[in-house]
Amino acid sequence: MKNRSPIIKRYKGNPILTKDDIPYPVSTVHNAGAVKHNGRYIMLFRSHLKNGRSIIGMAESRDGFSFKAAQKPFLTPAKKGAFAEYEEYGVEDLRISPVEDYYLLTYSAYSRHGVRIGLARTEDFKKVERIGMITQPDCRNVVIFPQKFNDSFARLDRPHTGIAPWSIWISYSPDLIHWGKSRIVLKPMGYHWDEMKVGPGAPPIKTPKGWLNIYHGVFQTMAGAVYRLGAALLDIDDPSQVIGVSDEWILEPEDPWERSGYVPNVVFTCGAVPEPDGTVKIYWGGSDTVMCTGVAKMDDLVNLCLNSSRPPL
Ligand code: M1P
Repeated sequence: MKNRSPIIKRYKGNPILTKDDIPYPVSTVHNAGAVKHNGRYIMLFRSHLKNGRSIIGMAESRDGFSFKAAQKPFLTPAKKGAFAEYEEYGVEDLRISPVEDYYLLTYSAYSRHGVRIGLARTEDFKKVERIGMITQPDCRNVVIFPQKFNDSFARLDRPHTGIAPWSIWISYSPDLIHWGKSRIVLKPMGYHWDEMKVGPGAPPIKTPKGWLNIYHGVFQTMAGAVYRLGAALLDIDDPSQVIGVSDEWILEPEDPWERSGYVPNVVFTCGAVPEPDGTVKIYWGGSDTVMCTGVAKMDDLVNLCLNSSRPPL
């Protein structure tokens, strides 16, 4: 097939997980956070139920390509307590950030009040502890950096506004609950592949040249929106500073399951796993319907950000 991404080599066995692989009834399997835990790959994926609301499931793999789903969902909307009011319409698009010796989980919590971000943590992917709601509405796509900066946690997020195109921001927190010092980091660029909106994708990956941020960008066409993936590099000590952002997308919908499905023409990432050999496995949802993966060289992504950069703002 022509026009395949030269940067990300798609796995030949895509899609790697579909609704047929899930032992409980779901309509979709997509937008999974991903991490390597004790030598095994974990995906925490989003599934639509037949009422249109979403839950989070878990799948595990030895090699990062062949996954087996757990018998039961990993996270479903809270039915009582402080979280229930804000998760009534579902939980979506979970990201996994390894921090110290545990994992922080950020997910979109939908309710009649809008979309907020819930924060939870786990050590073993068996027990999950909800910590708090860490945004007001409306905000999505929160990814927490895996290390602190001057004793503060940092996150990228994507607030919604009616005035400006939806952009990527950074905020800081001393305790993961209270966030502030917010600054804009990356905006959509007019008449460009990401001109409608952008959002952080996978939690940032540390490289010798900066933090690699694989994000999604959206272009509105007469036939609907097209979701693609792009790459930006943030300063290693001050991640509010963009060192470079690739002018070109790194992945676009090409395979049949990326071009047609629950929402057509979507590739959307919530997780990427860096490997010791300098490659990174990137996981993405195809058309909000199935999970796919591909492998890129981290140097290629970094060089693209540095050598063909467009203005971030
Ligand atoms: O349908 C495409 C995507 O739309 C939303 O993404 P964004 O955050 O850019 O608005 C989300 O519903 C996402 O899950 C979905 O893949």
